[in-house]
Amino acid sequence: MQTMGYTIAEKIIKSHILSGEMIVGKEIGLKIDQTLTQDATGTAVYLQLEAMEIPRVKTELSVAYIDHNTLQAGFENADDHRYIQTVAKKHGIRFSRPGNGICHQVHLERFSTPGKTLIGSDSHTPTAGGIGMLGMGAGGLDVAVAMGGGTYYITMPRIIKINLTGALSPMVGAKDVILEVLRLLGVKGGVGAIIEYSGEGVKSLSVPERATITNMGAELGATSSIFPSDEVTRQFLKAEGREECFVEIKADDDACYHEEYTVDLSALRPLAACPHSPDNVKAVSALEGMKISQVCIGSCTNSSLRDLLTVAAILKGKTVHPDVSLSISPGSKQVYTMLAECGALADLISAGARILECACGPCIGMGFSPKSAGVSLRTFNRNFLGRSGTKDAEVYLVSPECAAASAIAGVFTDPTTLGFTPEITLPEYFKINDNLIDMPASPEEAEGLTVERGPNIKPIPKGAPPAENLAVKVVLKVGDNITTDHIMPAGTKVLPYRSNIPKLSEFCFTVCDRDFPERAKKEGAGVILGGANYGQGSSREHAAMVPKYLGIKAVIAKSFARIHVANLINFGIVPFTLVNEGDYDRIDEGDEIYIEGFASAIKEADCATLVNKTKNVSIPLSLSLTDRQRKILLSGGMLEYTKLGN
Ligand code: MIC
Ligand code: SF4
Repeated sequence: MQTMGYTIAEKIIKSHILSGEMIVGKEIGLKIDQTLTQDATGTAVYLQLEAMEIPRVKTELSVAYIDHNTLQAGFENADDHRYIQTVAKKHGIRFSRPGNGICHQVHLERFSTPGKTLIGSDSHTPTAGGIGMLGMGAGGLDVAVAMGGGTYYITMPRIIKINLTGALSPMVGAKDVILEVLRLLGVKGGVGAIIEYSGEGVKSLSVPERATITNMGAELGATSSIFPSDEVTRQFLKAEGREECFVEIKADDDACYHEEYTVDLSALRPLAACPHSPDNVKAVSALEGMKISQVCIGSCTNSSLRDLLTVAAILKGKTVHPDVSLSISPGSKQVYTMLAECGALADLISAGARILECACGPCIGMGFSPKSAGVSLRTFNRNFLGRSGTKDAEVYLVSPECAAASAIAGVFTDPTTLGFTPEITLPEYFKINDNLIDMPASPEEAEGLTVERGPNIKPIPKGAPPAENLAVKVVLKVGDNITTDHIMPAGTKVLPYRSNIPKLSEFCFTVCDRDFPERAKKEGAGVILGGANYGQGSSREHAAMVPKYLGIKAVIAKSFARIHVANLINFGIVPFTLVNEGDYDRIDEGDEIYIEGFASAIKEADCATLVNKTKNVSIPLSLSLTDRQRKILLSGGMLEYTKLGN
């Protein structure tokens, strides 16, 4: 029994815990109040919801957003939208129509509630932590289970406290705060942890600024990030016409943290994450003068009204440099409308910004790929190699202030050197109009409704229980920090096939190895060898579903990212960890391996021995699974496990 006080996250966990104990590293089951999906992961979520025969969602609120696949260069994406719209109507889910905005921005404005739990089939669901809600990214299957009223399982995280002191200087933004935290902790620094913000500095940050910080906590590998719910939160909810949702939540004075850091907001200077990792952080002053060719402003990290009013104030009366192409995607219809009404939109347009619709757009490689070897400054959260759609592009992640200043200058520019500070006043009330959120049908009406399925929507491949022994080849060897963008790339050419696994499989791992899909298919079965933090980045379960379709039985790695390891298990792929990291060098692509008692190990052991027949060496592996995960793997995956009545 804990005798110390509780942190914010612990309080929310305590009030939602359904199984397990709040002991760091142990599995706990949580009640989930709200869920969200987006369209790139949503089709799979709803196909699985249907396969599990869940007639009606049991959550307090579930919302299906359309924001990722909005480039309709063929029928596929439009068909997916229609499928999600009709399935949502029938199963009790609200539907946010294309044009309404990016899931995390809209959810923050219209639905996020302090003290509640939210899971979303998107890794940036912790954006809701900006309002004091416990938001977590999850695999689609876990979201489908939660919609059906099922428990969501996580490993009880350790809590990291970031104490904020002082206040931001003019032209230094919330983005610089999270870039500083990334510089401090790195892309693995938040693994197994929830990041909690506290201290005097919190008060000086608005909810959307807090949400920029919690959003990009995903890049730390953290389970979630959260701010207290305070007077600033109340004001934001009031401006959204939702003051009744407010509850105050703060950590107890004697709450205990596992790690603590201090960030002095007053000392922060503009920062940039350099290619090709969000933690490759440098001071903008060190990059000043570098020629740039593109600037993209938007994404779920930096597309709030405050961000875009700041950009408009910097661009007002100026012209975007002739060598630069500037895109701006407002985060939501609410933001877009208010920009239009106050005239700021005209300032953006006159300066030469190319206004894109309220959606993820360039962030997920949906258009606006940079020129060959182009330098692109983006206010987004990820700069993984190739994600922009141009393999040799150099993508830097920066604040809206830096992005706007650089767009005018044509070179990397420290916004604090402009010698001018925009005066931003946010309106007391935001423009509220939920006309693009369709309500679900009543249970009675729902019975008569049919779900529309276009020809590109194929069933989810089925899994089979594992064989007793495993004798296969290593079909791929990759290094550290492999992202889900390497495993299952996105972008205009690939995203339309998120609901067509056979077609999608043609793109699997092609960023690393063009021949992988062919080779894996030819082998029929195999394993992948990975380095540390395998599967970091997005929540896309396609990064597990597709390898499974290509016959991958196990991934052996130095360590795994949280959401991805859950997805591997959900799709019946066994995640083995190398006991000695050095053994990574004793396994090569093409080696024949043998694991005796593969199925028995899944059933009851926490270790196994891999015999590398090609090199004639034995390598110890560890297997860290809960009983529930063992049962899922033995059933061939979560869908099969659930169908067996679990
Ligand atoms: C991303 O930012 O990588 C995405 C696209 O939003 C993903 C989800 C997906 O792959 O559909 C995420 O972050 O989970
Ligand atoms: Fe969309 Fe980009 Fe945010 Fe992912 S990170 S949800 S692609 S805006």
